[in-house]
Amino acid sequence: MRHSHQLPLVGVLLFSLIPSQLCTICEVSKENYSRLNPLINTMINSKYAKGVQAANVLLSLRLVGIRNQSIEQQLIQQVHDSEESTDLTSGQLALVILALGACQSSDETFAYPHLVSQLEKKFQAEIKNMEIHHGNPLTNYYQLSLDILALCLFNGKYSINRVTKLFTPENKNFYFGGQFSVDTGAMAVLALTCVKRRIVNGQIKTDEEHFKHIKGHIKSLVKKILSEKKENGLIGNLFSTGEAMQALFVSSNECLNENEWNCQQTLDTVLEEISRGAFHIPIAAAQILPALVGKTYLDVNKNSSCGSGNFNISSQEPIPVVPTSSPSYILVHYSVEINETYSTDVTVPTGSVFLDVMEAAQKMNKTAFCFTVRESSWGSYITSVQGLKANSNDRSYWELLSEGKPLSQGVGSYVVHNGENLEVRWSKY
Ligand code: CBY
Repeated sequence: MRHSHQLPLVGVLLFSLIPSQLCTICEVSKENYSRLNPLINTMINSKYAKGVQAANVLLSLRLVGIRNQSIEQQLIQQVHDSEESTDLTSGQLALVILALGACQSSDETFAYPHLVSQLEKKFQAEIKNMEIHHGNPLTNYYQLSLDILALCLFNGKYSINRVTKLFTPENKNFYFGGQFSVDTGAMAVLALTCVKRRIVNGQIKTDEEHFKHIKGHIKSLVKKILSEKKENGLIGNLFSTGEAMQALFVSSNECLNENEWNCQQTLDTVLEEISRGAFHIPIAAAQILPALVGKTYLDVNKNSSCGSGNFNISSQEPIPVVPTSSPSYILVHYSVEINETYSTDVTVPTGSVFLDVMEAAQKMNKTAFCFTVRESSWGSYITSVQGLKANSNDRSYWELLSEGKPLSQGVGSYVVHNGENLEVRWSKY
């Protein structure tokens, strides 16, 4: 009998030993909102090259509750301009839908049903391409996830059976060169969680088997995301952390304990990077901001969940970074690797970016170093070198490396250093 008295006591003791659980979303406190100003200024002041950037910015501003008439008008115009050009990819269209539909009052029906049916067709085209080209979509799984997310949030048609099959976590499209893509996994978790919630709410029907699979996929993707956590708290790298945080917020029904994820540490590292100006590209700022104030892309059609916008927007232009030292030159080693390696030494002004090096090399030797570039929402993207073109049907691309390691920035933003070994390599992802 004495035992039965002791049991509850032992239970209480054991419970108190379990590390405190994180069920609440960690977010920047209101007093610290000024630390987010560099992000907001970058988003508001940027001159958008493309509608997709505008869509990302509009979505992000609306989610955190910044509703400024003139900014919205300007952005909506840009989003509409891009919508007219029918060559939007599926994920770009999905983003346009998310942005235009975000945080509208709930009695308003979505004003762009034709965009949703266009997206259904573009999603079908992705699947068709996968059937013809060994499981390779027209774009990538990040965009397929955006597609499902937008279709799920705005009542589009999609087959649960298909979604279950497509988003098996072992699918090669979640990996680039054998490395799990945190950005892609996070977007898939958001999409799958939306689908799961609709099943739970009875808004869509499916059998127990599919439901179990969806829950299983979410769980295993979250595990993969958590295993990409770095010592400083970043998940994947700086630019995937915001979306990874969103994925962890929506999936932490079962509460993550501090051993699994120290959210505060992630937040502190990101804030530190903001103050160093790391998010100077509008899309980078737009993708990190919602998570920092506890918002996720699943909040877009719950008007009540969109932020209150307690921000002090100053329309001040970002302060340009003026180099302190007088202009000087640095020497870098540059090579193009296909099967053979073509190398050269290049002298460029201090503060030059990777693209400047490629241009200087091209001037010196057109045959070995000629290249083409296109503008993407993240800046310049190398499409061909020596006439050899990247192609998503065979997963080929031009990879950027420094000292043999892949870079986490594009050619237009990566600032090169004296004595550095830079490389563009013909690769498969
Ligand atoms: N967005 C997309 O469709 C892009 C999805 C994305 C997962 C994206 C990263 C994440 C995001 N948040 O947008 C992505 N990259 C993809 C899918 C790809 C592949 C594109 C081909 C395809 N079929 O769609 C591919 C080829 C594997 C790829 N990214 C290549 C590269 C390298 C580009 C080199 C070049 N040729 O110019 C590069 C520089 C990596 C390298 N070392 O070679 C690269 N990507 C980087 C660094 C990035 C990050 C950009 C960060 C930055 N500050 O510039 C990225 C955010 C992103 C854009 N890629 Co890709 C990932 C990260 O580091 N966290 C949807 C659309 C609607 O906007």
